[in-house]
Amino acid sequence: MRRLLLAVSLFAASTAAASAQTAFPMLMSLKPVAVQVGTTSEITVNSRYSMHLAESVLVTGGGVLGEVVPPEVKKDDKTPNVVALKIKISVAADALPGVRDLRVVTAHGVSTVAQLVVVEDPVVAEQAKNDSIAEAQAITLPATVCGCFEKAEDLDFFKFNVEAGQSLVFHVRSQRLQDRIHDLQAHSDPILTIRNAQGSTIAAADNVFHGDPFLCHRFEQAGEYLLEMRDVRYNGNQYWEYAVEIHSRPFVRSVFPLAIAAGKEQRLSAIGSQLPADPVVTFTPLNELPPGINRLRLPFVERTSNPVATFVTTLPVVMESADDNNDATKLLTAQASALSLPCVINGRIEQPGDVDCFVFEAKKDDKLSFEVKARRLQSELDSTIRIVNDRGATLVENDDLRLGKRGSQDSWIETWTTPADGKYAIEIRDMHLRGGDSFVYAIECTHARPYFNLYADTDKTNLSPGVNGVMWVKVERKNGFTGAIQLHVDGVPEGITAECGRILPDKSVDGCIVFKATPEASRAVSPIVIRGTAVHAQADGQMVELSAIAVPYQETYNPGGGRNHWPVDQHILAVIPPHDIRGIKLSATDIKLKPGESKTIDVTIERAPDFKANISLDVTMTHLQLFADTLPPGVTLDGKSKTLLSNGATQGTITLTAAKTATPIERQLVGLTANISLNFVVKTTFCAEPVFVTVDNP
Ligand SMILES: [Ca+2]
Ligand SMILES: [Ca+2]
Ligand SMILES: [Ca+2]
Ligand SMILES: [Ca+2]
Repeated sequence: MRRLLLAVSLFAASTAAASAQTAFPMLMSLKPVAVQVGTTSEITVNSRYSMHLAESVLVTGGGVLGEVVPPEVKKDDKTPNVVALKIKISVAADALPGVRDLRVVTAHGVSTVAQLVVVEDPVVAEQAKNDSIAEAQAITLPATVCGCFEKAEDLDFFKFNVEAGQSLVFHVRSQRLQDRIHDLQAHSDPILTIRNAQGSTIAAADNVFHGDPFLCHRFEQAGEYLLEMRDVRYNGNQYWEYAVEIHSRPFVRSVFPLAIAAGKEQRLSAIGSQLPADPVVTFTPLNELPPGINRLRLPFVERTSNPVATFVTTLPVVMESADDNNDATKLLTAQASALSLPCVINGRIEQPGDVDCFVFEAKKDDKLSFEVKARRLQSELDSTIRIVNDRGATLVENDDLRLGKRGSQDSWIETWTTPADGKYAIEIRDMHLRGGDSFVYAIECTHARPYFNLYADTDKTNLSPGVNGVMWVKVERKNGFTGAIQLHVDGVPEGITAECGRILPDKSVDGCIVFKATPEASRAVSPIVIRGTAVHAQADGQMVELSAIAVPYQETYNPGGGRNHWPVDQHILAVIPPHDIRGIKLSATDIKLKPGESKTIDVTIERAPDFKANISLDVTMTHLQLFADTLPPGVTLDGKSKTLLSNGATQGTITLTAAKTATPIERQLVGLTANISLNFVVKTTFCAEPVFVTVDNP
């Protein structure tokens, strides 16, 4: 039955009226894409779907404020298509440089995410004509050059002067800024070339940070030089913005050691370009730093460095020793001293071919986890790890890890069960046997504990008085945790209530939260935090409390179709005026089913007077495929439901059927939704009153 429904919604997706007012803006690019600390500047936000009635700008991370510059629209145009909007961005002098999530809030809802780069140097935007060496645009350094590969075969030339012996870094951000762009699909792949005044290539870089180039070059001779920016394939796209930070300051790519303790004095060695003669700093990271990846500025003598990622841990930190540690079997047979877990190992693959081994002791049936933190902190290492015994046999190995829907080149052996009492070795090397100063790593070695991760689909909830919003929450259970999870939400603004569901102790069942705005609710906009709590019974019978904060997932459009997800910084809740759907009425919200029984909810949609486009009803998050299903196990949406409301229809039905084998369950929260397709993979979802489904004993 599910297959038939899928086919229907696919049809609906391709025929839905694009005239729907309910489309939230999908941000495509910012122009220029960078803003300088300590300044206020105007930039243009480009979008799909109108930003008409834009009200505010949200930027994550602190120190950056945005406001809308009201666009000029024709007086008689009631629905102007504002797809380029000027905004004013003010950046505090002490704002942390780096990438922020930016959204525009409009009366049609809060937008998807765009990426804004905060930089230290003046921003220079490319001129209209810079496509040849003859037309090269003169720039004064230091600067952040912002441009766009706006058309196929676009070449952008910039010319600058250097002194003899001057060194410059060129740090490009373009491809990395595009992952979270909802509707961009194809991404840029920039290449950077430095030419002398005669046009000869003297240096080039292509892929250093993902597809983005980075280059540090010392100019032996004074004079004029050229910077050429292009897509390596000569492709172009009006939304492929880039920023090139060009300066002579230190650029810290990474540090050694990577793992540090908060509140304790640390001695860190900077790794990067244009570093001070002594790149070692001694300082005490703030006590309040939360465990995990933190971006810190290193206190060099002359000035602080650019922010660099470190791994803050509360576990004992162990340093790789200078002794030979290349051969696990040798270490094990020589009875080398063993690490005791838990701990974090700090090490480095110093040269090509280097292999690092660490002996640890474990008891039979210990459950151990080894997680590498390297590439995620800008180390050059593409780690691969394995555990070996004293005969040199590989017991378990891993190259790349996956967290939710996203992967990393860092390695992770999770919940390895020790086969017998004894000593083992964890071995780490580069996947391609490369090595060097910047191949640093930390390995977090722990006893595997039960826990869970939560993912919220999507990253924004737009709701109106009379038309509720729903958020789906999915779980990843780990290390033997199988229980139910109660959902919670923090930061809900006044006038909005949240009915928080639960995730049942069954792999196939997700959870949801239904948000409702009172008729008096003001135009609230607020970041919210979705949490889950659970109780886990340990093997020894002791009960432990577990909790997790949900990662907000923004939906993205895969090249060629298909719905994908990227984590973003915040989930935003926004109360907006009602548009195409003014109300959703249900004949019943408390559904009690006996095994084998069906019940029908009559659904009445109040449409806006001129809104005739298709509306599809659902009780799951389904779009081309199933993304979330909160129905109790054994309860399904019956095929005789009338879910497609076409030609302005307002009446539908949802019939829920409990299988004969359905097990009893009390009041499971289900989001009954009315959906309007925006494009092939995205729709706007509105929710009815919370529906509770109970399965009684037969
Ligand atoms: Ca250009
Ligand atoms: Ca590239
Ligand atoms: Ca080493
Ligand atoms: Ca790897």
